[in-house]
Amino acid sequence: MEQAWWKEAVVYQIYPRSFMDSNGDGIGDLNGITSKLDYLKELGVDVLWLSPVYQSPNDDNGYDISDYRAIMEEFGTMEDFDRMLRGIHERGMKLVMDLVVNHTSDEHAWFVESRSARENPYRDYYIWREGKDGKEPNNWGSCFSGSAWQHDEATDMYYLHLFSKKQPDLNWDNPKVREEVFSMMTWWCEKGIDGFRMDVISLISKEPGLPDGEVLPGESYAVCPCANGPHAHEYLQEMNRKVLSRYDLMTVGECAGVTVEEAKKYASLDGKELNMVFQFEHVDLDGGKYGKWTDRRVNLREFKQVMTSWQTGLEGKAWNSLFLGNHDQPRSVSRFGNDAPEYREICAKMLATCLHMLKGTPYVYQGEELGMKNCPFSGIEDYRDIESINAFRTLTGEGKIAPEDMLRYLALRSRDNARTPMQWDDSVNAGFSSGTPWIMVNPDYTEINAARELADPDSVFHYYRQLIALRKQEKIIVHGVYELLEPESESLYVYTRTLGEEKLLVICNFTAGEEEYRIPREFVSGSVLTGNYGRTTVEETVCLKPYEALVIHTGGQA
Ligand code: TEU
Ligand code: CA
Repeated sequence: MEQAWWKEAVVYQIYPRSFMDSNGDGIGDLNGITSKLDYLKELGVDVLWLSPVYQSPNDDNGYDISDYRAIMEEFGTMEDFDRMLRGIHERGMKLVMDLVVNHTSDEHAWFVESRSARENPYRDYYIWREGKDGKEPNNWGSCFSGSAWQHDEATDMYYLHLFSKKQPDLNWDNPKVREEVFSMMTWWCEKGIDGFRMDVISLISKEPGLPDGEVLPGESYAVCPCANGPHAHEYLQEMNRKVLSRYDLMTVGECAGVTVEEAKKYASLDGKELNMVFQFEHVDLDGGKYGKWTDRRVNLREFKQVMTSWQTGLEGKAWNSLFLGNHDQPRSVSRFGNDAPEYREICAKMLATCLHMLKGTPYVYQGEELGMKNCPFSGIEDYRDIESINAFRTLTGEGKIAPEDMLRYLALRSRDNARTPMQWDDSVNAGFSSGTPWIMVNPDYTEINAARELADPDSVFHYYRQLIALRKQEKIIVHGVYELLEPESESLYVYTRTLGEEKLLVICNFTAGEEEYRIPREFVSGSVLTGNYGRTTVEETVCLKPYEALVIHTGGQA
């Protein structure tokens, strides 16, 4: 059991555009974040991860960076950043920055040079190819609809963009690109930041020759076969030698397409690459023919299987990140639970318990600690997200999905569900902004808001606070070994954690019905560590209430 601060930590993700607007322009900003640091301190989180705050034309809300060493004007200045960082450190918290280096903005100086001429010294910073028979160089599709290739008039060649056409992919096989990225990272480390969340870092090494991929039935383009490419680990080890190992950092790789076997390399405990990865298997379970655009629900047995394969697969070898939501996912209580008024709070607490008692570093996405839910968007004009808007146009335009169905899928799945403003209080615009917010505020803010929850000891907020505090007291929550019980149950997620003589039993009822469960004998004499119904005694058979979560501790001294 190797200790490390990033294993013990709880991370809170901030989406700066939607967190707190300090100057009334309708856009969240750095001074807004600084003004809410005491709130975050009270919640008890250790690390703040900020989605990108760098200069950007905002085609993809900051994930398209035009200058890595400047702050986005809408978010403030470098002085504001320095003040925020000091404020975070003064409160004993740490700051993790988003590192988006699979691609830049097409407005980045490197790309402006690169596209200007075939002989430009920056040409090879990006991935340029000749067309094939007057068409794209291969059949890869962009994650944001359409081809992954954009024809460029100036030189009559195509450049690769796995995301929007304003996000050209960097050519990591060029050593100069790697040196540029490493020196930029060093610059931020010297400023005193505490880590990086690395955007789609699993995609940086493209298959040599850029071969066609498999086109799934019903699709027009292939899913790019770019994940975990041939040099991905080599490049990350180089980054580790040249930058990461020289500082005391927390690093998490966002690894689309990662498998347990690959994760053991990315996040190996020998510290040669990253500390941990985000995997996506559990949030891809409710996908369908058109990817995320369906109304399918996650099946609990499959969910348990996936979580278990990561828990047991990485045990003793690598480290998990634990999340149910982020800025790319719908609200977790709506998606994995039940956001009906009578269940929303109890269910948000159950999901939190289920996640935070697993082995790995838990991530709380802004508003999750309030049990914020999906937003009742009505028409396509309510959406701001490029992925949602492009998918709507393409899938309805090609007649694959009827507009009314697509709107229903968007309401369930759009990334914008997680991007509506943080709900601070019941004043106008939820206290987020005195101006007109860049995206609609969820109208439920009069009921669901931080001020109200801070004042209510039974709130979702205080439940999270208590869960986070428990992690500081009980080593077993950080280090205990996981084991799944009742794999076949369609309603209960039951697992144990074991550390020496100590054991935890975690029981979560994922249904709105009552469920009987016979407590395994060794836990019958145990004590309740926490739960969302205030239960204090352990019986041989418990009748679990709707969405009940119960954690029982036995052995050692609790
Ligand atoms: O997301 C990468 C990613 O894997 C996407 O496919 C993601 O799953 C997508 O949003 C599906 O809905 C990262 C960022 O988190 C995302 O916000 C960016 O748009 C993307 O990279 C490009 O930088
Ligand atoms: Ca602002």
